Amino acid sequence: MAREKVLLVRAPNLYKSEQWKKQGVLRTPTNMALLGAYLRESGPYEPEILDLETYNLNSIPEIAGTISSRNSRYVGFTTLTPRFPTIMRIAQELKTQSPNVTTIVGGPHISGRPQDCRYPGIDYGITGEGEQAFLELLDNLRQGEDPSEIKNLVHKVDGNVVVNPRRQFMKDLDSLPYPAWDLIDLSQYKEPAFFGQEPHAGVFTTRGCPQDCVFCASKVTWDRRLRYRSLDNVMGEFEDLAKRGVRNLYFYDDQFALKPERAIDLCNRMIQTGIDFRYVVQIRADSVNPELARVLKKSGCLSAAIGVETGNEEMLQRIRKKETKDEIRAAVTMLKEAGVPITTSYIIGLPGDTHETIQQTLEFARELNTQQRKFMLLTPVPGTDVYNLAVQKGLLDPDDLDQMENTTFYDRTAVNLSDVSTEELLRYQDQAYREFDKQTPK
Ligand code: B12
Ligand code: SF4
Repeated sequence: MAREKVLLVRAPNLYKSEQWKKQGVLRTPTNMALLGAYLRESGPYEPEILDLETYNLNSIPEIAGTISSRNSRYVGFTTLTPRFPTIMRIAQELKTQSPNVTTIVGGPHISGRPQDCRYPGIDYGITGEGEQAFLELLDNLRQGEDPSEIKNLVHKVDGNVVVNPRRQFMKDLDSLPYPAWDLIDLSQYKEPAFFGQEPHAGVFTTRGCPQDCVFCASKVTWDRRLRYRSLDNVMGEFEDLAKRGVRNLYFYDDQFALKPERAIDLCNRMIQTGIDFRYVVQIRADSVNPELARVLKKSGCLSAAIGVETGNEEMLQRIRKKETKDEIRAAVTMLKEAGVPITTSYIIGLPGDTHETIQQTLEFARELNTQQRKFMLLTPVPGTDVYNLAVQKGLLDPDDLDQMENTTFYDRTAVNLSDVSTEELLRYQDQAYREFDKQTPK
């Protein structure tokens, strides 16, 4: 049987901040490579990935033309919130240029705002875990059957959006094929701050996080369920990457060490391969122990990123971080003693942030004195508590596409939930970067 082409598209980020451009970062579209691998293995499909981040196209007709020229009947877009307005415009133009194309959207934005499938260029949406629902939808469409009962599907009936219930998560993550890296050119992706010009790959060993921080979108897709791949399966993937000349890994796990013993085993297994891996992880402070810190160092960890968020103890509890400043201090000390470079990140403009609490945050950043620090403005994304609060307060209109495009934390903010003006938030962010850029951390 001839294989059916499916084009998986990552839309360009048309509104990159100066800081983002300066960094020259381009991360791998791992989710597209995963979906592509799954479709190829599970059905008569020939997936292709079109990563528009690697093209220099700015006009919507030009972008839609590039998609059209791939002659694919099915086009799937992954959606991050700030990029959704662009995706919606591309899909609409694409339908004008190629009326027979079926467009499908999935990813974090649609999982949080499935009703946004109402825009005219969008035919279907998939919420939550994408693999099985996407496959079922394509199978139905290809065979001319009615897909309306598929779980996780978002579809339209008489112009009204219908959001189907979610399905159970996949039980065995080892049953997923490794990402189809052959569908992209890995040499195009860069993370210069850590890996220079060497290629890297975004990898994941778990899905989900059981915590419930008020600003985080993990639960929107993964419903606070945490699932693990086996370490045999994970190591098989890393060794496969090494054979492709990739030894640099960017862990996309929400949290690398929620089960510290498993993380220690993984680090030890990376050491045992004899491959000179280098990698970056996100880690909760309360997961760090001296043994973990030691093996992180030994197995090539170039940065352990800790979300500190705020230097105000009460605020830490209010955002449901479920960590104390002392726990954070202890983790930073253990990592420093083991020689693991640390990136701490802070949120400026949390709900209720005042001049005093922001100054406490900057003071805590000074005290922790880590190699890298990030100061982000709060970004309320759909499905999170801070998003709902912003809507409730009338500060955010979910239908305002300009506001949606501004949902990005570098040099602007769509919504301000703090007690400080937006200009002052930006000034604090700027001041923090200036001050910390000059310092040489211990
Ligand atoms: C790598 C990454 C990035 C990369 C690239 C992401 C990309 N997809 O292109 C970069 C650095 C660009 C990035 C940027 C941002 N990111 Co980010 N990022 C991630 C990260 C760490 C991994 C993404 C990933 O591959 N996950 C693994 C796969 C398995 O999960 P997945 O992407 O959700 O895909 C599954 C389903 O969603 C679904 N699916 C996804 N796409 C599609 C498409 C179709 C057609 C179908 C059917 C299904 C489907 O199927 C997949 C498999 O089950 C996630 C956190 C995480 N652990 O997921 C955050 C995350 C996606 N990012 C997030 C945020 C907040 C941002 C920023 C908005 C931050 C900011 N304030 O600036 C920016 C957006 C910048 C911009 N202007 O676009 C949020 C999402 C919020 C949202 N609604 O957009 C997340 C979930 C982090 C979090 N926990 O809050 N990010
Ligand atoms: S611990 Fe991290 S990944 Fe988990 S909910 Fe909080 S911010 Fe999200």
